[in-house]
Amino acid sequence: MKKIFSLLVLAMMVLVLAACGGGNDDASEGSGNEGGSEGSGETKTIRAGIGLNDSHPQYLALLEWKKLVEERTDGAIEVETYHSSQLGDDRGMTEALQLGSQEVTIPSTAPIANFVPEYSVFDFPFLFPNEEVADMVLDGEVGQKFLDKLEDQNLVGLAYWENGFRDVTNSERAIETAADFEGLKLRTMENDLHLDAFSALGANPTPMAFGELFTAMQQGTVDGQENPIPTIYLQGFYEVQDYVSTTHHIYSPFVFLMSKEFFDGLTEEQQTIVTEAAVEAGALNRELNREAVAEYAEELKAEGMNYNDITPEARAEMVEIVQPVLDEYAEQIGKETVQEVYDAIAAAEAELAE
Ligand code: TK8
Repeated sequence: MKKIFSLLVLAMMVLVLAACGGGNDDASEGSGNEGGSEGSGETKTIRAGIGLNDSHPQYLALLEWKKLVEERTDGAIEVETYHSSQLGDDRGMTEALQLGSQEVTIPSTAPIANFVPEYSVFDFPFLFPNEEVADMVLDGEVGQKFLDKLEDQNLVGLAYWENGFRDVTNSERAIETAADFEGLKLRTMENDLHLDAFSALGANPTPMAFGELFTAMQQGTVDGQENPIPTIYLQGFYEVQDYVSTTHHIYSPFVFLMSKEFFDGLTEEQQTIVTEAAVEAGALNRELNREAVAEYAEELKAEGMNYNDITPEARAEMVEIVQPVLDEYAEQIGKETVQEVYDAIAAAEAELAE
């Protein structure tokens, strides 16, 4: 009898322990915030994709971010990096973050305007006078306000990186004045303001994913495109383009985006790590990008491209021609929002002039 009683007690203990064990599993299936290295212990994987190739400062900085995050989380987070549009184009990868099928991408602000229209202000031609002012505004209060606008789109903006000042290349003619844009089949990023601004200048703009651009220029589907010098050189555009004109018409920021669902599933410590690493790697991206411009400009000339600067008078004429487009977008975006950016630029310029 005693033996049967002991067996019953043992069986009861096993059942109680099993029930407790199931409760822990349910807890780990909770909101996901308990996850991470202190939580259930499983490794979290980040799929980070960009459109530029693996020689570009953006990718080199992404590798730095990967190193910092994996080291500082003791491997609780692993980062897989993908370049050259392997995971899709900027718009598609941003949508993948919203859907949770990808965790990180770093697009230009232009395609982000399809998700948060106010971002078009960063693509106002001739908005930022130089990189120093751009850094101060983007890394300051106004820049943070724009990052906060991403949350409603299930996106988290961790930091601003640098694409850079955009210049025009084409296979037809040097762009000396606005009149030279006449009839030029110009690829633009998928952003209505870019389309409207280049139409106002007399070009024939076509929105196109970055991954399709080289072939389009090679086949003559488009005559030209506009991107910063490092991209023009490192993506080999000199192989299919004859002219590069330093219009510097837009300073293009990148935004380091993370899926909000994934970010919210990290521990607070991990959220701090991925954010601080994005800022640190962003500083490297800016440094490498700026160091490269002068050297790559010379390389483009050595590869046989016709290279011309734009005179201040020609730039002033372009500003005047696109101004009505900017006025229209200021109405759409909100005049107060646009003015806040212009005020921050003026304040940064005043501070630098002291
Ligand atoms: C690369 C793009 C590129 C951008 C463009 O994914 O599309 O022309 O300037 O850098 O983000």
